[in-house]
Amino acid sequence: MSAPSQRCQVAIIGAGPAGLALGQMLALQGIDAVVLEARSEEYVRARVRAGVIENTTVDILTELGVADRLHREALVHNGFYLRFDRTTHRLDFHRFDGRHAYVYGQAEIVADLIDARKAAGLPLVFEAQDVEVDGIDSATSEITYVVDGEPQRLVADIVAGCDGFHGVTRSYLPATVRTLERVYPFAWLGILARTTPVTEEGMYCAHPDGLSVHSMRGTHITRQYLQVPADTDLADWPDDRIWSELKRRSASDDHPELETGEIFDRSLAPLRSVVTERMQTGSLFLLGDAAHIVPPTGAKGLNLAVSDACVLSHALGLFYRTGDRSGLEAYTDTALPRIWQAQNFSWTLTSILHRFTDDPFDWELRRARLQRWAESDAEQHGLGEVYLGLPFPTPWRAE
Ligand code: RFL
Ligand code: PHB
Repeated sequence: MSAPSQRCQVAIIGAGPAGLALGQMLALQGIDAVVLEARSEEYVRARVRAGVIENTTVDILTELGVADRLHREALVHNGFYLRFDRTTHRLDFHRFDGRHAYVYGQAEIVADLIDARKAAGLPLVFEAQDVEVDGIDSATSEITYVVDGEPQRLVADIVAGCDGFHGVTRSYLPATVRTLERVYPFAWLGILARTTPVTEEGMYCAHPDGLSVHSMRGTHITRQYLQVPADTDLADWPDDRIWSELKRRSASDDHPELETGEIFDRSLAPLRSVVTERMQTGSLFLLGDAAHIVPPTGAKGLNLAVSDACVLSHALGLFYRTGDRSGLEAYTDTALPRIWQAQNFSWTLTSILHRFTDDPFDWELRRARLQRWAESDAEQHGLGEVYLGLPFPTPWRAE
């Protein structure tokens, strides 16, 4: 017997920020989509990742009707703190154009989008295994997958690859499409702890021995990161070692010492910068981490996933309303300039804040730049424009 078959306009592979945001944008434009997610709902809702969201992204989530809880619960920040040479500097970006950064966990954004999708009765399939796509160069594509051991089949006009860096859809790009990449020799060891943040907004500490980041999730939980070598084994980092390194790198003459407490989540994230030079082929379009990765320094990844969703949603709105394919054809060229701005920003912050070598010359060069960031309004204005969010390339809705 053949697998049960379903038809939709857009098949969305992956229920992370890119896939769920796209699903919501399409629903509000009357375009029907099915979202297929490999993991369980519990896993997706609990996955700890991003936390700092651009004003630009919050504006979009608000327009999409999924930001009520965000506006009640998010911390609203004006910028971040920078600490080096035991001295703390406040970089206030809000003063330039009245915008903010929001601290609200990625898992919360994902939960809000899932709740909206479920409330509207829209299809979202968890634990969809062995997703395969066929026919992206013909009029319709066929997506096969397995749920509870049962084979399933979905036929769609368009496939949105929103399945992250380790997903399957990237593999359907022709071999001739180049992937531009930079791999860094270090990773971030991230923790969640029950402690009070040392500063009221997030802080990057540039220490000659390496970066530490002191962020938060609300007023009693901290999210902190340490630069560690790329081949680090978490087993070598018991709590005491993590706290003593976080304290050492963040030591200052102007604030109390970092508070320590229970660590209830820890993970390692390798750092890399990746961009596929073409984010589409036939009827397959890649979004978010499936198409590009930024190192977490500067907090751009989730925001890029949402801006890609805007570009594709706009193009699909135009296509389904008028038959005009121009937005779809221009998808990569429309999305890429903003992606490269974010790459440049993340790379700059990564280069200045991390230790790459033990050459004192390198440290002095980085320190000179840190001093400019701390002292110059012009430098802060430039940083703030990107940190709070460059304009999205298109609106999400095609008018
Ligand atoms: P995701 O979130 O990886 O979602 C992909 C989804 O696809 C599913 N999937 C599949 N589904 C079906 N079939 C398959 N074959 C599949 N393979 C995978 C996965 O289970 C998953 O549900 O990608 P998306 O949607 O593109 O979103 C990207 C963001 O998650 C990512 O860019 C951010 O987390 C990056 N990031 C940050 N971004 C910010 O904007 N602000 C931050 O503060 C910030 N902090 C961070 C970060 C990333 C970090 N790590 C872990 C690298 C901090 C860290 C430590
Ligand atoms: C976070 O709060 O998780 C966070 C903060 C700053 C970054 C990345 C992530 O650069």
